[in-house]
Amino acid sequence: MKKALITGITGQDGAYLADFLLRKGYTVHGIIRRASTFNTDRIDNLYKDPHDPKAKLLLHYGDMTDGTSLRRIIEKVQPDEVYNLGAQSHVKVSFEQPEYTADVVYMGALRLLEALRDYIEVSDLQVKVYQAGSSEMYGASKPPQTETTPFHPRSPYAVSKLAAHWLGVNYREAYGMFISNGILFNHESPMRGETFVTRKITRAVGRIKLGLQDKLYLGNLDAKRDWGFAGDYVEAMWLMLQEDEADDFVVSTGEMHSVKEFAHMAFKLAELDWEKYVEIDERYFRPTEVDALCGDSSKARKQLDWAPKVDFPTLVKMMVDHDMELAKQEATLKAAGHEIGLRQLKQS
Ligand code: NAP
Ligand code: G4F
Repeated sequence: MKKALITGITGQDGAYLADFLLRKGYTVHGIIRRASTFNTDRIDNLYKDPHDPKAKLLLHYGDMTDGTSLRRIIEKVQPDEVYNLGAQSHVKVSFEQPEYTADVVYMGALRLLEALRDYIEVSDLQVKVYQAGSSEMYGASKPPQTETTPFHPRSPYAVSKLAAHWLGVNYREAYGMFISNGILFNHESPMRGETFVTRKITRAVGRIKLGLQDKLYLGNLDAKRDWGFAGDYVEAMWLMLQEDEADDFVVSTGEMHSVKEFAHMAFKLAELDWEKYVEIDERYFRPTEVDALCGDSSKARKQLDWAPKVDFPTLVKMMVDHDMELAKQEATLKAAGHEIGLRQLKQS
């Protein structure tokens, strides 16, 4: 029975990956941050009381900024596979909190790799590591982007991810560690954080349709992204660690759409005209934008036998359907007198 350790288990990908690995029979250990409110919503459905001998999902308090906690957890868990997903993953926020972003994303990866290097040396056990790299690392490089496209990061987040990527390459070459870098293009789902553009749009569609919101304020509508489904992408992460040798892989659909196209399709599904509701707010523009990302994932398709299963229209519909249901629940609560105005403040 294999043991996996996931940093960032409470995030979108962490939740899909935990579910995927549990179904494969793994015991899954996750690192969670202490918060004053519950932050385990996305994995609550997978969680059993740890006193239950059948519990296969176990959580540990830790933080990417706290190397001691990472070391302690690794020594305790003795994982076969480590998936490093923990990150301040919002590009716009990284311009406002560059130091923190670098601390979590780059220094966090360094702390984790150093703890693993020592653990592997002392235990003489093999540990396979997945490092969550990003298509943001390509930044200004024109599409289609492949594993050999030059990197040109355009935000503190992307620079930090690129540094973590190169750490993975360096530790592989210097110490023979098994570290595979996934270069994942945007992937979304009904569990996507509500401040990323796709989910911000689908949440607004549901709320506008039910009269809970009047307008949707967005930034650059012309940016183009290669959007896939998170459930498909976690399979690629796992496949990378089933290889005999570590390597770097682009994971993408190979199809590109603009933010405008996403909005148009999402509003249309709810029989709404997006142009009546979407307004531009300069606050959502970035000091340096990434105009166009579209991945060529031929290598992953050939070597890992991976392919995305969910196409763009299905993804948009999946998210709109989910958020329409959520809006109905909100409307029911509102009708029963519960105040929900604070939700609007969560948009960014
Ligand atoms: P996400 O939803 O933002 O989740 C990030 C996770 O990292 C959350 O569990 C979060 O915990 C945790 N985290 C944040 N700061 C931390 C810290 N200081 N210490 C420990 N954990 C911390 O991101 P995602 O979309 O699942 O993405 C997963 C990973 O893939 C990230 O590294 C992201 O940068 C990368 N990536 C994502 C995409 C994409 O399109 N989704 C594409 C390429 C790469 P809380 O829940 O407590 O906040
Ligand atoms: O949804 P986004 O915030 O995602 P972004 O910046 O592409 O980053 C996501 O994908 C990366 C992979 O390429 C990950 F590494 C990263 O962690 C994250 O998951 O923005 C997408 C596009 C941008 O061009 C942005 O300028 O949408 C544009 N946009 C327009 N209006 C907006 C908004 N983005 C956000 N978040 N909010 C807006 O109102």
